[in-house]
Amino acid sequence: MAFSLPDLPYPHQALEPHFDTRTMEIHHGKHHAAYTANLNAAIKDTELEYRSIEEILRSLDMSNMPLRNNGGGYYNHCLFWNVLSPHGGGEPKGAFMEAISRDFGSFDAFREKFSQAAMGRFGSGWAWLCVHKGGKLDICSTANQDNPLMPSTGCGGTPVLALDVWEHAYYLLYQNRRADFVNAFFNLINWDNAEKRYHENS
Ligand code: MN3
Repeated sequence: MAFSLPDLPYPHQALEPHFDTRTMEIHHGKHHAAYTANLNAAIKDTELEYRSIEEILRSLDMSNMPLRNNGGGYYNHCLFWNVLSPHGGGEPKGAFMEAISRDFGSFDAFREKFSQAAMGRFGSGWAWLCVHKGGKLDICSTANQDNPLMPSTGCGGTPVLALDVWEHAYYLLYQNRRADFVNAFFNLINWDNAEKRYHENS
């Protein structure tokens, strides 16, 4: 079973003016498509063809660079598109908001810490909000296309929120201004989908 590139859950232009149309077209249609094709090439004719992407990543041999880079790239972008929405932004609600306040002090403190993780990643990588079994939330960052499901990345738990800080995610609109891109992300966060992931994985 080959993996397929999922459609975006909204039109390419829907995230304007925060994420521009051209970047979304290239990011989804070229970058994510390439990770998908290269993931399929990496698992072709192996037993991994019959595994879910989560199973592949959790049991990953980290020295298998084609699988690490492209399996990560496939999963990370699938998640990223789903925690964005043209109707996003604002703050989470209910038990999820209570967990954020409990583990970070307040929503503003969470936002500050998450932004620092995104800003502090030197070069390419991702910032994550993860949930551990039992509901504890954690913020971390990984390099390249690594993610918290993979062994020994320094991140753990299951991601509920993801931010791509590769330059390909923002350079056309924001050039070197990663901080502006991180702020724009907060106008797009689909808190309903993040909350769903929090409940499913805690
Ligand atoms: Mn990307």
